Amino acid sequence: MSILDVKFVQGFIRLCNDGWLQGWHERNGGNLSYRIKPEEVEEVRQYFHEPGEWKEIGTSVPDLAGEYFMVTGSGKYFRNVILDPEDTSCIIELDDKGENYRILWGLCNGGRPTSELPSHLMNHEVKKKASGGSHRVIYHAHTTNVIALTFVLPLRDEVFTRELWEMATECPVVFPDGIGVVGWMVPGGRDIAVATSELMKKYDAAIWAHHGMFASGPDFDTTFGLMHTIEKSAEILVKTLSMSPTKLQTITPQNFRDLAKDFKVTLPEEFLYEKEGQ
Ligand code: 2HA
Ligand code: ZN
Repeated sequence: MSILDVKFVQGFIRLCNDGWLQGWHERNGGNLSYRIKPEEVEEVRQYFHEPGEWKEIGTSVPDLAGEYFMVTGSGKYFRNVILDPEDTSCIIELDDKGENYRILWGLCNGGRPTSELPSHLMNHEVKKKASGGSHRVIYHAHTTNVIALTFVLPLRDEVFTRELWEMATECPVVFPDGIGVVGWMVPGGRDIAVATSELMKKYDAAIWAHHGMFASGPDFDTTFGLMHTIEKSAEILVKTLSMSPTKLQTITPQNFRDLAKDFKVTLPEEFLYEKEGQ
C-alpha cells in the first residue's frame, strides 16, 4: 500500500495527465486543487511527514480553516505529475484562521504550492458555500480555443455564454448557469482571486482573458468534463468564425427554451437575448 493507491490521489494524477494530453498545459501552465474529505485525510495521514512551517496564503479563507488540500506545485509541469507525484504536488493543511498553510506531504525536492493558491482557495471557499459543501475540485487550464476567443469576442459573460451554448446542443445542459469572464489581470495575486471568486458565486466556470479558464465541480470527472465541454465548444466556434464571420443557421433562443423544458434545466433569460439578423 502506498499513498498512490488512494483513490482521490489517483483521480488527481489522472486529471493532470488528461489535461496534459489535451494540450492545455505547456511548460508549467495550469494548476489543480482538491479539497480532501475528512475520511480521506485519515486514509493518507500515515504518509504525512513532520509538518513544514506555516506560510502565508496571501489572502484569508476563514470558511476553509483547518481543511486539507492536494495541490500542484508552483513551477511544476503537468506532464511530469504522473511520473513523480511526490515531486510535483503536495498535500497542505490550513490553520484555524484560514490565513496560513503548511505542507504535510509531497514537493519532496522543495518548492511551494501553485502560484494561483489564493485564487484556488478563494474559489473553494465560494463554491463550498454555494454548493452546500459538494464542490471539491478547482482546475485552471490554458485552454487554447477559449483563449483565442478572448481576442475577438467582447469580454462579457452574456456574450461568451450565448456563443458557447450555440456551438453544441449539450452545452446549456452541462453549464446551464453560464460562464463568467474576467478581463485581463495580473495572475497569481489576491486581486484576480477576488474577481474570479466573485464570478464563481454565480457560475461553475470563469474565463481569464488572454490566459485560460477556471472550472469547479464536485469530483474530478465532472470538473474535467466541464473544462473539456467548454473548450470543445470554443474550438467549434473558432472553426466556424474561421470559415465565415456569420452563421447561416444556429440554435435559437426558442430552441434553448424548448431544450430547457425537456431537459429540466433553468436557462436564465439574460442569455437568451435577440440578436440582429437572427
Ligand atoms: O502555473 O498557469 O496562472 C502557471 C499558471 C499561472
Ligand atoms: Zn495560468
